[in-house]
Amino acid sequence: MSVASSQDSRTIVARATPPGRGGIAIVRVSGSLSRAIATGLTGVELEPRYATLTHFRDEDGEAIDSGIALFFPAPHSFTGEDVLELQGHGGPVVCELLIERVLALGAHLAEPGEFSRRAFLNDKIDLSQAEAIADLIDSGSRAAARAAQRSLDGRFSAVVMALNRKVTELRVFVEAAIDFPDEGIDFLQAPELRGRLADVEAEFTQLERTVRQGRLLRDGIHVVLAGRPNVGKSSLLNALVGYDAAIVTAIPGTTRDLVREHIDIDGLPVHIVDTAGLRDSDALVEQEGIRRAYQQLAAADHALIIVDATEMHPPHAPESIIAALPDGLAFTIVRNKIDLTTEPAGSNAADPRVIAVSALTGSGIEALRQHIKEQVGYEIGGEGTVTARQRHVDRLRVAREHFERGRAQLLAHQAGELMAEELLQVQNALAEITGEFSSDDLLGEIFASFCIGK
Ligand SMILES: Nc1nc2c(ncn2[C@@H]2O[C@H](COP(=O)(O)OP(=O)(O)O)[C@@H](O)[C@H]2O)c(=O)[nH]1
Ligand SMILES: [Mg+2]
Repeated sequence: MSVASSQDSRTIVARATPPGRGGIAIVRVSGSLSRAIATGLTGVELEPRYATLTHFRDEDGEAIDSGIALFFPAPHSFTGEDVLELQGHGGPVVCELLIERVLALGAHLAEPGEFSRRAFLNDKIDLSQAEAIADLIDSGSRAAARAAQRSLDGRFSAVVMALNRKVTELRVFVEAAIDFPDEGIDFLQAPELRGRLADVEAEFTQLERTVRQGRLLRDGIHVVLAGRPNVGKSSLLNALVGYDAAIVTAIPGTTRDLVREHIDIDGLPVHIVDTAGLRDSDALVEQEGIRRAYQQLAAADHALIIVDATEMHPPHAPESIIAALPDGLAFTIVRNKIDLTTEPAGSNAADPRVIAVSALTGSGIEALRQHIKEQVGYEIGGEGTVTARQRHVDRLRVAREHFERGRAQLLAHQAGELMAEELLQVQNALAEITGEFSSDDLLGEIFASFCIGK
């Protein structure tokens, strides 16, 4: 746990509700001056955790606003400090006047994420729970919101900590064997050790799956539509999003600008980009469109290469496009316009990378949606789904690498000391996920991405 800086002793204030006009605006104050600010503002002693209808007054005793004041004495508050919540009328000017008055009573404007940061520093929540608050607020689908709520409830942290406990037990076991070298030889043969290793490995695999799902749910995937002109890329985009997002004409080279849309497939956020048709073109604008198409492909998680099913042969064959794809980019070949052929809609038993659709009639589109979901390994958010970030994926990978290295040292060279050393690294990497072990830089980075008042 990192130590609190001198900044953390300031009393902070921020508007907790979004800016603009609304029925109610909430101003939140946290820190040791909260009680005095409450008295200065309302003229009364607030009873802890009771909603008090009162006036909020300026220094001359003139009412700025009237509303509900709530006082949460430390440590039973969101931040763990004394917290004052003022629920006033939701006009920007009233709210501004109220905040100015609180500032005049000794508070400072909060920085982005400062309330959550204090909650973390005061052990009210751990780091992945703090991240879950941001994820819950930012969640783009119901499934993502539910997963974020589970993380906020500590379900994700609990799984990480359970694994960390197993690693700790394993390390204690290995260290005991180092301390008693005579028994150490037997110990390495002991079925108990092998059992523990297998156990930790299984937990790793399970957690990796959880984190992968959580990250997919939070960040979604980027899918790029690419192909020759006039094969129906823009029509397919429109069919996927369910309305006319992109212009469709029979004129090749219609799309030049990128058209971006967001859909959600059973809770999986999918960011789709329609691009200019890939061909050799002399037109400057079209060339630029094609350059951007390749730029999008370079950053994509999955490419849909559209071909015209009525033209089986070049120039509509996708080979040259596939050859130009970035290394390792997963792709699906979508055979469009099957309403003009006798081809059956949906997946192709002979080649799992091919899906036949008609953007015009919509046949095969649902199969394509399911196919995209399966391709990225998304499973419908069940009870175990939590929210996770790239940061968690990275830490988990580091932890696993240390574990594998330690196990290899142990099994190949009976090097118990090296194994214990690696296990310590595993513990540190896992502790960084929950924030038990974290640097100020990391905390700064995480909380700075929050908005003010969070
Ligand atoms: N019959 C039929 N025509 C289609 C289909 N999809 C697109 N088209 C037509 O093909 C032409 C080119 O479509 P568009 O979406 O602009 O292709 P893009 O250049 O690849 O974006 C238009 O005239 C569309 O109406 C389809 O599934 N069936
Ligand atoms: Mg187009």
